[in-house]
Amino acid sequence: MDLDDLTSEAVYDQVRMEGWLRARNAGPGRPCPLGDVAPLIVPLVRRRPRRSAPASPIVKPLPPELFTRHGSCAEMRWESMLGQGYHVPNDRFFVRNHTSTPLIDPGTWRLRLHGDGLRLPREFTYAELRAMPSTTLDAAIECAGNGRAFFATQQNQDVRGTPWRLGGIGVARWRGVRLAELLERAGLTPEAVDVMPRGLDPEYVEEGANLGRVRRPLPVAKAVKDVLVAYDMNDEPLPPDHGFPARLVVPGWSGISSIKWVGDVEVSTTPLLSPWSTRFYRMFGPDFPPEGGKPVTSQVVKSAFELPWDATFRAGRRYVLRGRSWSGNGHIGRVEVSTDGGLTWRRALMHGPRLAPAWARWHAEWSPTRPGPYVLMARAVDEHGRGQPDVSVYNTHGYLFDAVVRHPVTVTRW
Ligand SMILES: Nc1nc2c(c(=O)[nH]1)N[C@H]1C(S)=C(S)[C@@H](COP(=O)(O)O)O[C@H]1N2
Ligand SMILES: [Mo]
Repeated sequence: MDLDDLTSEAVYDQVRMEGWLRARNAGPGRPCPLGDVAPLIVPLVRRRPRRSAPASPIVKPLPPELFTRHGSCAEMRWESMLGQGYHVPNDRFFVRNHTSTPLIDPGTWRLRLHGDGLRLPREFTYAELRAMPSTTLDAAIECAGNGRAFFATQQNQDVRGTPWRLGGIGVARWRGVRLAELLERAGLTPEAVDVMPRGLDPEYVEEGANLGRVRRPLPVAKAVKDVLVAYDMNDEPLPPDHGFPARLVVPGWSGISSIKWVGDVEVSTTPLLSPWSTRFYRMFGPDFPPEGGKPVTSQVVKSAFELPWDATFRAGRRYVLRGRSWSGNGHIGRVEVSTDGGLTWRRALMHGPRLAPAWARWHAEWSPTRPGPYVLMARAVDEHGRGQPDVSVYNTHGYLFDAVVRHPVTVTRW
């Protein structure tokens, strides 16, 4: 691990956490538990654009053939990707909301850049943003808890959080302005170290504690490298649920970094923290140090079939099994498929693009002969040789499930 490379989510978290622990231990008096971040919550939004709260936490229709509902979140059904292209259409892209989708008026919305790391703090209107030189980027956004349900079903372990199967990911074509360009226009100083984008959705309250607006720091190095302030998703203005009028897209980093409904970005010459970097998105549990454990690293390798759970097939027919694999650390190099619960494996054929911050599509033929229950499995290896183990490392929040998923299906007589 190159400890100077702050564009790596793992390195950045490690360095910031060490600073945080040092300051905490050196600080006067009472020890502050890792989760106690109340002193860090500073109200920063002075003027808010007009917005109204819709009745439901999610605005778009959630037909059961496209989504599984989990409270304020909606998981994409993988069978809805069968026959689709490289991108996930907006109507079936997963939604992860801490509270609810705000309806924001783009006429009064402003993106405010502020903080002591800027010489020319300023605001941008929606029209100004759209008039600036734009960039497109094909990238995945994936929740760090994607696959969490399998800690319970495959490993018999209790974890907290939304029980996603594998549908907490989507790839879209994002268009917007590079955050680097906005920071440049606001006079980014060489002393700036961190930036903290913040959403305009309602404040997040957990167990009675108000943690404030959803926000998570990024190092300047990553912010100027490849982060986009996106306003279009798959050639349409961002839908309300995905961050209209603008959101961040942070390639390769866990989904929480891609702040939706961004209203302001603080740029600081001192390290920034938020509950989303100290309390959440860290590995807690018996395998990790009690003071807070290892940070959640960039997304791990996963694979999914474009099939319903418990799909049925007919014996004696020829099928083409289709799926996709992805990694937070580079493009996919190889995919193997098993139709007998992992006893035998064969190579799947990859087709189409396999961009590093997105995914690879693949297919394999299958002609089941005997009726009965079967377990389908797919496992991928990325360009750096990182693959999928049989068992994922347990952590209480159920992050980074990377083990091979056992997908049950049934073969019936013809
Ligand atoms: N403002 C704001 N940004 C947010 C969130 C949120 O609740 N509020 N959820 C985050 C999480 S945890 C994920 S995984 C992604 C999900 O993006 P999507 O809903 O467009 O799929 O948005 C991130 N950005
Ligand atoms: Mo997430």
